[in-house]
Amino acid sequence: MVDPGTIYPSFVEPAPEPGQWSQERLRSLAGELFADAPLVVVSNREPYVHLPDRAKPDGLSWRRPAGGLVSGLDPVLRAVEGGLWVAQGTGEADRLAADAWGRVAVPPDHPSYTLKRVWLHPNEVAGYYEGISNQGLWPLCHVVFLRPRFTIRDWQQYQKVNRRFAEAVLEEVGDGPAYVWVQDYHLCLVPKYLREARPDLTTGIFWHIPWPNPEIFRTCPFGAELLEGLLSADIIGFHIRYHGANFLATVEQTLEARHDRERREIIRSGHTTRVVDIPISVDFDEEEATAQSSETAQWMDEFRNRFKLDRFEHVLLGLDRFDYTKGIPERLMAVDVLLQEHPEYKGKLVFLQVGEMSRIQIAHYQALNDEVEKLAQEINDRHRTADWQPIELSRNPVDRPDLMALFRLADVCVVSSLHDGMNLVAKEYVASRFDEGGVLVLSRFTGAARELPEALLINPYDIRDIAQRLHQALQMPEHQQRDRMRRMRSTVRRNNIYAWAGRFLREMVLGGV
Ligand code: ADQ
Repeated sequence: MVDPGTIYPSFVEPAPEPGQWSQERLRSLAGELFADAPLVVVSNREPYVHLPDRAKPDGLSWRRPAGGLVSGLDPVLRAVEGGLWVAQGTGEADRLAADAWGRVAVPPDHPSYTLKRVWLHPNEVAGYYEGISNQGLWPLCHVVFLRPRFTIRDWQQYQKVNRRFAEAVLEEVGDGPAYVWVQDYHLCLVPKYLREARPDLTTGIFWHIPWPNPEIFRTCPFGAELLEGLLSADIIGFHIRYHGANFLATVEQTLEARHDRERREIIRSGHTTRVVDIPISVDFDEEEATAQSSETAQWMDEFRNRFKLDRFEHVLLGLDRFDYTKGIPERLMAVDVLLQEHPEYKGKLVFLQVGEMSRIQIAHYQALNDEVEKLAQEINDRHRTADWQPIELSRNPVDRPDLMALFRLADVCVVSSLHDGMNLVAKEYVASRFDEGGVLVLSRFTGAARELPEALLINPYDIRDIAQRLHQALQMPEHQQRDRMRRMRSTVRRNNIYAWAGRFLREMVLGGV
């Protein structure tokens, strides 16, 4: 283990890159790229959800659902004039807010693009979303030793729903040209259906989660069809090169196709698909501005009172969508080991685990919920004193200012995913720390770890390793914290969400020119 007192080489801020990506630069690029043909984004999740609200004159309120994809793409479409986003309508008042074609102008407070909602029957959701997507592809690709479940019935719904999404796009674009950017593992077949109907459309897909190696992927009974769907796109994006390399190896072992290694292209039935790696990020400036806002300061006071934080020397935070890939039990076990090995922390630290439940209809998610509650209780019982317990679980939904407040209060933020395509929480924590304080403890098995080597990297399966890094984080001298945080902030500031979108869109439209 590294001695906590080790001097970390001091950091010199690099000169700002002249061409740094910003919302303005993306907007101007988009103006050029989409002057003659619109940009259409297609994803399962919608960027805005409407809810009934009797207190409002129109009877409606709205919110932005949690999730990396939405956090990433909404600023992109806001930066592009006249864009369209096709997604599943899931809010209680979504139909009320939309017109007869499912269209609604968003963001609801400052409309700048159109959201077209696709309405799905509960059976379709069960087969397509809960079935193939989240009980099949999600565990298949994350390789967390949970057996994926694939059934023919779910597969039929998956095909049907993918066709519905493709039809929604075709309905909106008419006969004209368009650039269609499909998102993620829920919609692998959309490029194929689009290509069958309109081979002239340009289509890209971004794969937000890891891609497994061919030995794992070959267990999927619908693997060849999924690959054929994806290879109908002109370009496929992954966060890191390793996922793209796994994809290319999978194609080689599954289908008859020519692989141009130099260009990272697959040529199949006369159609070429290029594979690129472009890491997603956050809107650094916006996250930082939110972190500096008075609303965030108010929330910090609220959390200080709610969790009586002033009593503690150390505040540790875990914040996630509640998911078995995020390594939540592992980090709680590490807190347990830390307190056993360093009882001097008793009464002095608190670990806040914040996370809304998600995918609650799926049994594994309910089991995770029960496991985390039981574990937190056991650990608290083992270490509690008359007026202290180490772990606080919070299930309340959090919005952006409260989320930033939590980050700002956290001396240590723990991201212990067992496997993660990127992980935006890590980058958001970095963006929020304009004071250059705080330590990020980060799983090696996240895409983010490739860009943030200054974090304390952990193997999340090794509880002792996490506990040691927590101790290192808690003991880290302030100057070293600053050096590390400054480097990470410089990386995330430069590789921001606009860089991700700009680079992908340029690759999609201009072919990497
Ligand atoms: P996710 O698995 O959802 O995303 P992540 O990248 O961490 O994971 O994004 C989570 C987002 O939801 C963050 O913006 C975070 O702030 C927000 N969030 C998390 N918990 C929350 C809570 N309790 N309340 C409110 N907001 C919360 C998938 C892939 C990732 C990839 C992203 C983007 O699994 O690997 O980084 O897509 O490509």
